[in-house]
Amino acid sequence: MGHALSTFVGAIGSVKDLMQLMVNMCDAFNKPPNRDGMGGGENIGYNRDRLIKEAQQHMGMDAVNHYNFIFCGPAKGGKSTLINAIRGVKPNDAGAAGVGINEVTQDVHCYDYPGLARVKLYDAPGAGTQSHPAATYFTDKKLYAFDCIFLIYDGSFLESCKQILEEAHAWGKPVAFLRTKADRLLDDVMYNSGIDDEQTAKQHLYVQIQDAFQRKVVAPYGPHQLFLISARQLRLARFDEIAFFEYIRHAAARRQFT
Ligand SMILES: Nc1nc2c(ncn2[C@@H]2O[C@H](COP(=O)(O)OP(=O)(O)O)[C@@H](O)[C@H]2O)c(=O)[nH]1
Ligand SMILES: [Mg+2]
Repeated sequence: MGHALSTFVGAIGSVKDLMQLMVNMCDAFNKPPNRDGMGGGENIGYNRDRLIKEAQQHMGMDAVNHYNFIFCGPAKGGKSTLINAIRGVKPNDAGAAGVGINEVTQDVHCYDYPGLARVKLYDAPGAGTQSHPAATYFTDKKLYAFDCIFLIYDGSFLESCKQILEEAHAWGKPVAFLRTKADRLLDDVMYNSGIDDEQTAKQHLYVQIQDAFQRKVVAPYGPHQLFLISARQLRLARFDEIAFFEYIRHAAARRQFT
């Protein structure tokens, strides 16, 4: 599997470096998975083949040969911006996911990861809106077919997120939480608390975020990973960006060794 990505943090100078890093460290993704990505949820059972086919027809997804990750959660949470940043494209570049201050993404859309042909990143519309109601979001978006669900956690843990999490548990699907826009959160902490030192402000930020996350998610639903991420400053890896990449690698590796 190679070295930990964190060994290379110091070497990241640009988005291109970051992407190359992912390609180098995650070359395990160039091997086909040993089994399909439907997981071992008891709900799947004899429906497995039908569900795989449905996912394929519904969004052109290959749940057998690709490693598929979906980003979902509240509208304007930063899903599309993060996918663009991970792929090294700017919001206005050709092929970028549409982003904005209004609800932009209306369909589940698949994006390639340059250099890792089997890795697919899916952008989903905001959950719990009029067009994408919370109650049917999990099945509407075929979330059961993904290797891992990245759920945007905006601090409030909305009803729509609870429903996604509960269904994911029922299906035995891994969910990791992403607290996006970390750059802005850090600015807020510095402004609100009057702390000028970035490291100290960062500690305050982590304590505040983890505290709420423990109460809202971990206490009622059990341990889950939460990654603090700035899509705008992804290459600086100031927060949990590298740990997040490690998580992606491990999430996919589960299909190769189990
Ligand atoms: N400061 C900052 N703004 C962000 C970040 N990620 C997203 N945004 C902004 O948040 C808004 C909504 O982002 P978008 O990706 O469209 O959200 P989506 O609806 O979840 O796909 C846009 O104006 C983005 O520029 C981030 O990491 N830092
Ligand atoms: Mg979007």
